[in-house]
Amino acid sequence: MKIIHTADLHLGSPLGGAIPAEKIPERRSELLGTFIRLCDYADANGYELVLLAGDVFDGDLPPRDDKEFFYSAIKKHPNVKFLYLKGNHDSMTSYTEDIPNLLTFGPEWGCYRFGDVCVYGIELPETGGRAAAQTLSCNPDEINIVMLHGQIGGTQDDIAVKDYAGKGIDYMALGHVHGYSCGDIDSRGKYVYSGCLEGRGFDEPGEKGFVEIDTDFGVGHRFRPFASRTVRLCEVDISEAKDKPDALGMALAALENIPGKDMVRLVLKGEVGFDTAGLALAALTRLKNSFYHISVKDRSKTKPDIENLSKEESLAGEFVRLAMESDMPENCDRGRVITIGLKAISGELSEYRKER
Ligand SMILES: [Mn+2]
Repeated sequence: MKIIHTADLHLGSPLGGAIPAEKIPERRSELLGTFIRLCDYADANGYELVLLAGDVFDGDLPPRDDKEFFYSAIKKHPNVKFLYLKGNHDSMTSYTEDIPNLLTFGPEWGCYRFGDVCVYGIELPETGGRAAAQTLSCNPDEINIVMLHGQIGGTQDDIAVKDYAGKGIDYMALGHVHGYSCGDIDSRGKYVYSGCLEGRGFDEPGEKGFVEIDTDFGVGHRFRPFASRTVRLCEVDISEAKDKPDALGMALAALENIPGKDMVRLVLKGEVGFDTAGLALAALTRLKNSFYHISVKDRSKTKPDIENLSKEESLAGEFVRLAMESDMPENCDRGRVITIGLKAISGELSEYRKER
């Protein structure tokens, strides 16, 4: 049996602040459009189930149009069964209509059986959700899929993966974390976050899509990128640049292979020996028509001026003078010693080490 696992669609998301205001209506309709594409894909490719592991809607009371859109998409695909788990963003969502191919869960464990595949699910409370694991009981002779929405962790409010070990679970379909990731429950099962279908803002970068599961092949799964646009964070180290035009050239070259339909944030970093005033704006001006949306942040720093520092009456000045005059072994890079010392004095050493 072929199954799709998706979550965190956040239909009806206002997208405020994520992209320029004039692009919001279009982007909101793209979120809906991608869900329809997913339904069509499932139908056309023989996927019998679509697992919706929470946060289908962005708010407890989603706009009526978005709600109607969602339910009409389900009704238009009667060959596919949609298993719907509410998330923390749509916990109040109610629907008045019975849709035969929309199967839901509640605050107690529910189970739907499709041949030898059993899909379990429970809508976890805001607090104390960890206790739910104790009441789950699966038959280890069946193929067992468990749907949950929440954060993996160790507190009483989290989903503790070890609580589910040894229960005969083959696949845990999770929602809540907006990027794809997976890990082992035990020697038998995997837990998987599908991530969201579309990245909305720069806090949701990277490939987005859904997960395909095939229970006929050892319950194997594969992440399939499916978003209409990708949010990309591009950090460019301009430390080696001689001047502003050189830095600009490096930034433009780094973005060369990014598709124009994507949303891009360019972050300039590193240490330079020239004033970068106006560099971010120059980059933005050059790139603004190259992508669906581009934002530029200049987080580069000015390289310390050793010559001037060595004349300063300060701890840094004293250190530089000492480092310049000291005998150092031949294989020792004096410039590097000075850089590391100055980082230590300014309290930036651990950050510097992380970056190298
Ligand atoms: Mn979510």
